[in-house]
Amino acid sequence: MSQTQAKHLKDYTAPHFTITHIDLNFILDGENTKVIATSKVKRTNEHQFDLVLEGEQLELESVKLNGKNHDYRRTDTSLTITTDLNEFELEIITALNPEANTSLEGLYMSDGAYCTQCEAEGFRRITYFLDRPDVLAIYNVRIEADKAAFPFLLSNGNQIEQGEMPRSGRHFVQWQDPFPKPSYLFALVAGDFDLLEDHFITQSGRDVKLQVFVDKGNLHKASHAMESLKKSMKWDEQRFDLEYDLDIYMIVAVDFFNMGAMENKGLNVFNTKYVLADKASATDEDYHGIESVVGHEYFHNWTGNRVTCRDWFQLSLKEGLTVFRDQEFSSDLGSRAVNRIQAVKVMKNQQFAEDAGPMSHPIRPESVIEMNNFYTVTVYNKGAEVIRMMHTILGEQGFQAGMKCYFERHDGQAVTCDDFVNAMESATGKDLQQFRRWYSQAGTPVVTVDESFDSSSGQYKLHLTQQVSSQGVKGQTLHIPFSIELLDDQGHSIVNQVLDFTQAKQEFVFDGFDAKPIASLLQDFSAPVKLQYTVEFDHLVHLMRFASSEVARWEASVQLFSQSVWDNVDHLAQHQSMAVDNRVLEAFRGVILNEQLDPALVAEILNVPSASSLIEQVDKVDLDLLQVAREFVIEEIASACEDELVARYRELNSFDTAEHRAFKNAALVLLSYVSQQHEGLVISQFEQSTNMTDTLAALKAATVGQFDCLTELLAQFEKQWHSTPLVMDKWFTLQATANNDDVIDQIVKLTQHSSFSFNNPNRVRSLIGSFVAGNTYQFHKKDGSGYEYLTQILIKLNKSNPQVASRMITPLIQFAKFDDTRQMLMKRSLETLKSLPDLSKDLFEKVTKALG
Ligand code: B3K
Ligand code: ZN
Repeated sequence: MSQTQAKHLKDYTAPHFTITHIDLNFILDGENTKVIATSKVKRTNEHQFDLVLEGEQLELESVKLNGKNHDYRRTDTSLTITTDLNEFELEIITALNPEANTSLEGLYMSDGAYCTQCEAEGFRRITYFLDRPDVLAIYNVRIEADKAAFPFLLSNGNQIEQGEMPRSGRHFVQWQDPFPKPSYLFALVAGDFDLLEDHFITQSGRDVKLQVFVDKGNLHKASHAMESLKKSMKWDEQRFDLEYDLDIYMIVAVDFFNMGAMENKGLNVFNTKYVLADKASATDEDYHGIESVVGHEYFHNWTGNRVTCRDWFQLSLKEGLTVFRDQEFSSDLGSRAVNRIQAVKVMKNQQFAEDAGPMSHPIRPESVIEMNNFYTVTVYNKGAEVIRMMHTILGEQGFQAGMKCYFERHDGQAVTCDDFVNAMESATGKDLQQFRRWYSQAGTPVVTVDESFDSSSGQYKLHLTQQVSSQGVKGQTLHIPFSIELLDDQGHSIVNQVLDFTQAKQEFVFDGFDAKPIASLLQDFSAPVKLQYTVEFDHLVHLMRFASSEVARWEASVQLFSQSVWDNVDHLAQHQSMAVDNRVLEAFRGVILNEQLDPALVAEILNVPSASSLIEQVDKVDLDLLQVAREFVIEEIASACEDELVARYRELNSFDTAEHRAFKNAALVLLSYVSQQHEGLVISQFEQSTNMTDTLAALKAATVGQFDCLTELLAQFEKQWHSTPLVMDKWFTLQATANNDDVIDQIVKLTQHSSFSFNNPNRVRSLIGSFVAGNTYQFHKKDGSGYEYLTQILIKLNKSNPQVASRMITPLIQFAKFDDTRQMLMKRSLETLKSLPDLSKDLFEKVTKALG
């Protein structure tokens, strides 16, 4: 069972050997691919330890030490070499079959091209190596392949040589990366592509060649990614004073990819979803996603590559920080409020759920079975919130001073989260001792709020209490930056500041009020905590109108909507009739009519909370009542505001910006709840649309309204787009998220569609992943059919692609809030998985944690 044993942060030891240089020679030849790896190995201490290299699923041909065959011991996962030498050259020849690699880790084929994915521990599927991030080596890579089929042979760094191999039709290219790097940043790509080229002059005047490689025929869809790359390079110079370091930066888009993209030094490999776009085929959201992922991978060049992680427990060192940087990039380039709202939604809807479930872990996990399971919303997004809190506490100037100190100290090193916080402290003199607890404590802290007002003295008091616990274990008191605004009854802002909330119970006193102020608390989600605070409708309506922060206005609308839903759930439970308070309807009408508001913000407000985000607000849920109550509240709002929605829809239809489209389409979807009457609007939007955002919104509205035209529109869409896989993904998602009782039959049928393939993660996620995570009512249907279907799929993916399987299991392990029947059915599915004879480490870790 060594495969499924956990590794612990507390057991970290520095490596006994290091590898300073590696020459890799790839003879790419389909199922008979060979890798000759020649490493310079050095002992790092005086002990006579054996050299233990990691390796998995490799065919080993030979091992030579200083040019001579050498004895070794092998297990399924390691190669051990005994020697008393302190320094030597090691040559290892392995044979690989990339064509049979469906896990998409290590070296594999994507639609006829070779490509690699090494993070976290994929390099060990290429050769035996010290596959850990604290071993930094200089890579020299030679790639050899058939020239006609693989005209481009790419690896990290700079190309130093190329040539033909006489008579064989083969050619080779030699690459050298001058920056020492851990093995997870190694990359190789070989294939035939269309190439978009450009260049960027850095702030110090160096000319960097930029290349984006895409599948043949897609060149016209590469320019947005290229523009995003140039913007990222400029922004990182301007905001962080960080300049690119190599002479070339390459992005390759591949169709088969487990995640979004990978920051390999100088050679990013991207999922096509985050590269390809044109107006006809990509939505505004796709455009935004591309800009942010291109930025994210580029920003890793400093935060991740130049300074990397000592061990994988420190993953948030690079991921939390880089997510923070990409969020800031998007916010500086677009709407800060809307970007913040999107980040807050990820936290509340996904991260809070993870932290309340069996996979709860601190942003710096302490024990791990399968590292790929820890590329989580906690490590990434809560990690980014922790960085953001430091930014709030230190201010932009202090934070940038800390970043400077971090790079001065650690450039070229593999370091820890503590090293990062130390740099922030040293540069600013601020004590972050208590703040550090955010790194080691799991769970979402709950902050309880009590207010009091003394009208004779005009004194307002805020009493805050924090409770921190995770899976029943009580945590230590945290340093919480708590941002508040106090408004008077006219909507004037009287106080706007960040409180340092550092004690278990703390009181904050404000003087000089004529009447009790109206508080906007935890503005802009200044800390990743849950608020326990009873607010009245009038208070929320006031905040929705007057809060200075647009995020706070949105937040008030979310609370107003949610409160109405929960009130109606109570009514239903008591067999009373449902109703929506007039003040709620008026507040929404006010937003729709307010021409001063950013249309993108209005869209966020009109895209009312999903069922799954409502579930996150409570400890126990009756899903059946929730569904009825939520639909009722939406219908009430939509019909009360019908005239205004139609009027604004018509007016907005003449603008051609993403913000206006967002508002217009949110209005259209709301109208589809009112009656069949608006089917005409939907059809004409579909027919006249010149962009994918509007087309898809029309289909979404037709789906939500269950309009008769839906079948015909879906057929037209399929006819037009059947040979564009990324667009077909949208078509799959639409159908898989429809709240129809026969949706599973429909999905099963769609798995037979010629555009679908179980081997392509994008297809699997768009059809099955979106059902599981986005069709709450049908996935959680009381007969257990959703759970059974997911289980069958997981059994299949467990073999072919455990990483994708493990990501999709999430809703099945988060069962605690559901009723006994559903919980029992969910656990039954987990038991089935647990009993599989060949259960992957990935699923094993989650299933066993969930079953306790
Ligand atoms: N670092 C990669 C993610 C690797 C995931 C490995 N299972 C992409 C990113 O965060 O930028
Ligand atoms: Zn990242």
